[in-house]
Amino acid sequence: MRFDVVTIFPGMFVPAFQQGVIGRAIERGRVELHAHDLREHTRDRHRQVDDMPFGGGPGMVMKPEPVIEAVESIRASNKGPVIITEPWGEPFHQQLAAELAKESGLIIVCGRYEGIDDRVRTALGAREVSIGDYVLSGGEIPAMVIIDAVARLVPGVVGDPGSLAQDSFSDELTGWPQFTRPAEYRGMTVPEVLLSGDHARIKQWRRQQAAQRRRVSQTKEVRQT
Ligand code: JAH
Repeated sequence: MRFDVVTIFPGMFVPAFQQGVIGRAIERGRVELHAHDLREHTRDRHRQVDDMPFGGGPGMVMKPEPVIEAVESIRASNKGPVIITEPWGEPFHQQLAAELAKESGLIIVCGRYEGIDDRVRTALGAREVSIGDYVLSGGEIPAMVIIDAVARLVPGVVGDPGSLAQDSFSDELTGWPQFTRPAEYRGMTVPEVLLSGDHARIKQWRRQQAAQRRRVSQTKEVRQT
């Protein structure tokens, strides 16, 4: 699967994907990642990618021409959907990752400043995606999150397909407390059931623990003041 990213900071993507499972998948050619410098698609002397917002207001807006021309230059080699990472986009989740992993590629545009001229979204038919309700300084880290979550679903990227939280994510088959050796550390012991060798009991215990953990975590929510 091929990922093309349009960004003013292509260098951010280099170290991020030199490591780990995705780094190895890139080395082995199962995943291709191309980070394109938006400024290469400017024509003015100052290589300007932003300008003042029509209607006034604080900050700057990303100019449409460099982004649209960058994506057009990528199009020949990547036929996948265009995604813009924005705080107000549709929520990113495992199901969307699985859907996107079926594509031959993805083109991700990373926003900066107060936003991107909205004609980019219309002209490119882009899908706006959010990884959570908070404001970052740009769309690069969300783009990395999306690439990581999608790339690991590409066949052959994750060695043991049993580790893929795909079908197991929404039901309670995942997220139980894990332990490894030593069986006792600073007086803290491993639950006896895990040492019992009774696989039926272990399975039942894990299921119950995962459900309880999920309930506890998910009832911690922001209170409106
Ligand atoms: C911030 C452009 N969903 C997280 C997210 C995504 C994008 C941005 N912030 C948060 C962002 C500034 C400029 C995009």
